[in-house]
Amino acid sequence: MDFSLSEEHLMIQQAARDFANNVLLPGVIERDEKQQFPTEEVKQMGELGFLGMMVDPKYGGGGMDTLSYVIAMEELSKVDASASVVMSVNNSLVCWGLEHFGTEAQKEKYLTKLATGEVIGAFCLSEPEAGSDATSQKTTAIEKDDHYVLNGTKNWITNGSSADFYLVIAQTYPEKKHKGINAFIVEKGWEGFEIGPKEQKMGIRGSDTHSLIFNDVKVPKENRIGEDGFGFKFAMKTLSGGRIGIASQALGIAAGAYELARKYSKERKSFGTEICNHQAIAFKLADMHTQIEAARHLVYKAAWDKDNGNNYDVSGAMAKLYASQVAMDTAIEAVQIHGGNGYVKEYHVERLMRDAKITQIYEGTSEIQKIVISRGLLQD
Ligand code: COS
Repeated sequence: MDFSLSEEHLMIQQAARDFANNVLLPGVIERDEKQQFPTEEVKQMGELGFLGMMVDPKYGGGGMDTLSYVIAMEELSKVDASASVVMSVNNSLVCWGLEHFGTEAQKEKYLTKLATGEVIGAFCLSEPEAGSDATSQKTTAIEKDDHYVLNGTKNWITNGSSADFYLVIAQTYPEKKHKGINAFIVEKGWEGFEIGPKEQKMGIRGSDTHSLIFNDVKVPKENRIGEDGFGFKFAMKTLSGGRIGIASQALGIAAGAYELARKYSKERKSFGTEICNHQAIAFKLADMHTQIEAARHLVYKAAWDKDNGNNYDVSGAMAKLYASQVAMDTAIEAVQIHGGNGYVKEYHVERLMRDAKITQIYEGTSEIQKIVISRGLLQD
């Protein structure tokens, strides 16, 4: 067993760290405050290859492994979780889903633009009444001549207004339940496709989250992904990898909060010494660091499973479940170590604390991860 990172992985880590500190950090507080999407920063992420890291170079991607992706995700998330969720959704939900289950024509038309970051994509599964209970899709896609007619509403869609291409899950044969669900590629601007108002969020405020409304949107048949009725499996398989991305985002939030707290504890003085010399603070740092290291091992293991052709439903769910809890706990402790300054925006930790919460919710709540893990364990 070798726990060291390769030269290539170390280079990716450094490149991502430099990008996060030089490009993302300067405007991150302002973007959070104004709920401003990092348009220019995302463009640069595309140019640097962060938006299609694992995609085959023949479609414009970086051809890298999942470990490279989670390493980069961690570095960006230390600084700006709003930018890193754009990266996560584009890489592990949209590009991965299209590359693995799309037709050659779909890859040519859509994946090539998504992998290079020329445009970004969105993944649309959740609905007002179908979040965790993902089989209860109310959005319908009814076959008519050479197309499907799409009707319904999607909720909490990341990249909701900034995406150009949307992977939309919808029910075609309600009587077949989850076996009647399909997945489609829908383009922004198609008649009847309306983008709802932006959500006012607690955290990841730089990312744009919207509801989407489909009113008799005509989707050509060639835009269906996979066989008729494959949509639910498509969503589940894609989300299994997406969860590794969110786990690495959570890991990054935790590591970012810890690094800020460690640094602050060596500068701030109380009772005549730096506060890190008080055991109350030193023990907090010890706990944070131990938990982050454990989370990192789970995230890397899930990425390794994916890269080595193993099943990663359970390891990805465990990584997300644990890393998101560590993100929450670590960010809260980082605020505590900062004391009054922790409550002030310019010290960054209050933002990381708000950003951490969503990692326990999106791409499957912690409770859903426990369903996935326990079912996996009990399978014979
Ligand atoms: N890969 C492939 N297929 C999968 C799968 C996976 N990871 N997980 C489930 N499936 C398949 C099952 O094998 C089953 O297929 P068959 O009927 O052919 O056997 C089908 O999907 C339905 O699965 P199941 O019976 O387990 O469905 P449930 O309604 O019990 O739901 C959970 C399963 C809870 C795991 C699923 O609904 C889920 O993940 N929900 C959360 C969705 C989510 O993450 N929402 C966030 C929005 S995206 S930001």
